[in-house]
Parts: sequence; structure tokens; C-alpha cells
Amino acid sequence: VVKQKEVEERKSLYPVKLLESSLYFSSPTVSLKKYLLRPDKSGIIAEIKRKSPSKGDINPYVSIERTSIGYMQAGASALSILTDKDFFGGSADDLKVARKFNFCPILRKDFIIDEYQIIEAKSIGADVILLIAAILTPEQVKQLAAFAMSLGMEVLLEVHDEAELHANMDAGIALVGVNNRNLKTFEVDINTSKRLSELMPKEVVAVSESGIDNPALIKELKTFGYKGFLIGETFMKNSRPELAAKEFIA
Ligand code: IGP
Repeated sequence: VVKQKEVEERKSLYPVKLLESSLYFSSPTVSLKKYLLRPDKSGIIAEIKRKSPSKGDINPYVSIERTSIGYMQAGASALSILTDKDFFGGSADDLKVARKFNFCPILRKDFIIDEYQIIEAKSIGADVILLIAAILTPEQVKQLAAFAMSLGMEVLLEVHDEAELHANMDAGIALVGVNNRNLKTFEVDINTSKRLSELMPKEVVAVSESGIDNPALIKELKTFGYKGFLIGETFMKNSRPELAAKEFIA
């Protein structure tokens, strides 16, 4: 509800026509799927997250420029940028800055409920959008995913349990993320990824999200078929997140 109001406000400030006239809107995107499948890469999607509902302030004044470049130099496969303001302290500008300095795939991390946000994502230079099964109906997932793909973007579908995965199997989505964090209780359990790995269709590129705090865990998750690893806090809780990433990936 909060999100819908925020979206309506931006719609009147930045009309679709304006977004569509941006340089990025008509530029080609970079494929996250391809990057995650590259054997020379870590598979890590390194996230920039200033604060969160579960942790409060994490790194509110982080330099997007230094951190995003440093993440990629450290060996990350892609970037995830929180653009939600109310809960995560991010903004569209954060993503634009990351885009300006990097050629890798960039995921717009936000609560997407409206096609407008997808047009906006493309116009600020995002390559991938997140669709969270827990806040959308399967019908909405299908429609929003089709719309994103029609703009040449990829979709990362986020699920947290068997029911969400089952309900959205037919949306034609190539990338599925299993969130180890329960968005209602904030509890993190890596076993969620292990459990759901058995139900992943073979053609899907699977990503494990949240609570990944050591390299051994990645090794283990790889044996369960995961190709992508979304990491935020473990890096962001350091004053220089890119240095933490460098140490983690080395
Ligand atoms: C990163 P962590 O525990 O490494 O900071 O988690 C990422 O998975 C998390 O930020 C996230 C998220 C989301 C945030 C996953 N799904 C949906 C906002 C909305």
C-alpha cells in the first residue's frame, strides 16, 4: 500500500514519456543469467544496502561509486542495488551511479508491483528486476515478468517456500532466487535453499539469497545446484564493503 502511493507520486513527477526518452531505456541490457553461468566468475551478486527493517542502519552513507567498482574488482559477478527508500534507504540515483561506473549486470532490488517501476528500472540502467512471489499473485508475476522481458530485461523470481515456487512455475522465468530470510519474521535459515533445490526445474538458474556469511557456505550451496549467491549484510556491515568482499572472494 505504501509502495503504491510512492509509485503514484513518481508517476506524476516523472511521466512514462520522460523515462522512455532516457539513454538507458533504449540501450541493450547485460544478461545476469550469462554472467552467473560463466565459469571464471564467483557467482556472487554483491548488494548495496544502506539499511534494512531487520538491522536498522547498516552503512547509511556508503559511497556507491567506490563500493560498486570495488565489488566488481573483487570478483563479483553482478551488482544488486536496493532502490527502495522507506525500508532500505536506497534510491533510483544509487542505481544510476552504479550503472555509470560498471558494465556488469545490475539487479534493481525493490518491491515491484507496477509496470511503471519496470519502465523506471530500464530507464535508470537496470538489467534485471526482482519479482517477489510473496507480495504478488501468480497472475501478476506472469504479467510483470512478460512486460520486463518485452523490454529486454531479465527477471529474478524470489520465492521462500514450496507453494510459492509451485504457483509460479509456468511464468517462463529463467532465474529463481530462494530467499533464506522469511520476510515476515526476518528469520534466516540456509536450509530453505537446500530444501527447495530439489524442486527447482533443471532449466532454471538458481540463486540463494540472504544470510550467506562465509565462503564455505557457497561451496556447499553449489553442491545443491546453486549458481548465484546474493550477499548484502556480510559485506555492507563493514565500513569498506568492497574490502570485505575482496577478502571473502579471494
Ligand atoms: C541480501 P543479506 O542477508 O546478505 O543482507 O541478504 C538479500 O538477499 C536481501 O537484501 C533481500 C531483499 C529481498 C531485500 C532478499 N530479498 C527483497 C529487499 C527485498
